Amino acid sequence: MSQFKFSVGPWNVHAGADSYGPPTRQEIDFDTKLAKFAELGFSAIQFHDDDAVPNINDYTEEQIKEKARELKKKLDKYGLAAEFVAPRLWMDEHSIDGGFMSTSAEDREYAMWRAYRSIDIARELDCDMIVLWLAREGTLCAESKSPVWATRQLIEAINKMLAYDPKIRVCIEPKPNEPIDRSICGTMGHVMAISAATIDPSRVGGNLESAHAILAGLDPAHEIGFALAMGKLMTVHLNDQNGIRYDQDKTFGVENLRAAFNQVKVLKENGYGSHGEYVGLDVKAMRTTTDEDCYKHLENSLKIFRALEKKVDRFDYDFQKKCVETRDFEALEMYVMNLLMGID
Ligand code: 3MF
Ligand code: MG
Repeated sequence: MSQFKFSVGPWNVHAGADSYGPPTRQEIDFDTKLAKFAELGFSAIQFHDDDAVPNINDYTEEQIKEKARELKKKLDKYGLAAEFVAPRLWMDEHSIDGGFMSTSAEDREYAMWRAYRSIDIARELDCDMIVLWLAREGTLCAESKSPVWATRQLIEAINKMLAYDPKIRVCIEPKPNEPIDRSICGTMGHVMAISAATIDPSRVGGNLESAHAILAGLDPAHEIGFALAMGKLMTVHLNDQNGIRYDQDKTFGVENLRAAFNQVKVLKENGYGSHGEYVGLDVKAMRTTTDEDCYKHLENSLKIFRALEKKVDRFDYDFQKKCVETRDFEALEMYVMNLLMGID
């Protein structure tokens, strides 16, 4: 039995469209996804603001809260919690050149409107976390925006969110690029620096996504460890990624099993989850996957995570200690390989 609770977002089951081609599978309605997520063993759902309240621009603030209350009843029916709400700033015509650091003052105001509405929705869903994946916060043309100004805009936007609700926590999901060329907050180190510069660092932390760390040329387990050391790992987006290329959101562990093992290991060793944190997945089915198999990547990620938990349980810390004392890292490395390959 896993010691962890798992979470997932409705976007993790999608119809297979990519930048180069149309959908390959049927759309699945939201209620069907919720029922299936509960059946697969997930405890919480991650939301974009407009997953929670579709067509959010068409409603008043009161109507948005009312819609969120209806959603809460639905979640209760399935015994699911809401883990976070994330303003989906990258889809709207007001965020073509970014949200909080858009060059248009009107568009920056719109971004704050979405951030405040996300907080309102979170409150109704009984959750206290806003995730900021800063998709378009950066530059497409390096000279179009000052990185100094843009960084300060981000800090100011977060300060406004912290002031709007004294309980809300802001969790940045760093990513170095895509869809932007150069992002402003690309790694966990950036997140920690931004956190320290806000009016309440205790309420600003990070969401480490394995693929995003790899895109930055970093090791996901070390990024997780860094945020844990700062007491600021609020959630994780586990998945996998084949090197520095387009964002793949592969099933957890399929590309680099040892790196996946080390992510599970660092989470387990440091009691991640003991303050209610979830192990979140952010995985995508392949375009070739059939309708029947459209949840397989989630099932497989859970299976691989749980299998790796068992490997962590079997990890021989005495042997590790001995290897460290004698600096026999060759032996330690082979021990890890044997553990992962199932060779005793
Ligand atoms: C993009 C992502 C996003 C975010 C999600 C929640 C589509 O690389 O990882 O997933 O995780 O929008 O903020
Ligand atoms: Mg993600």
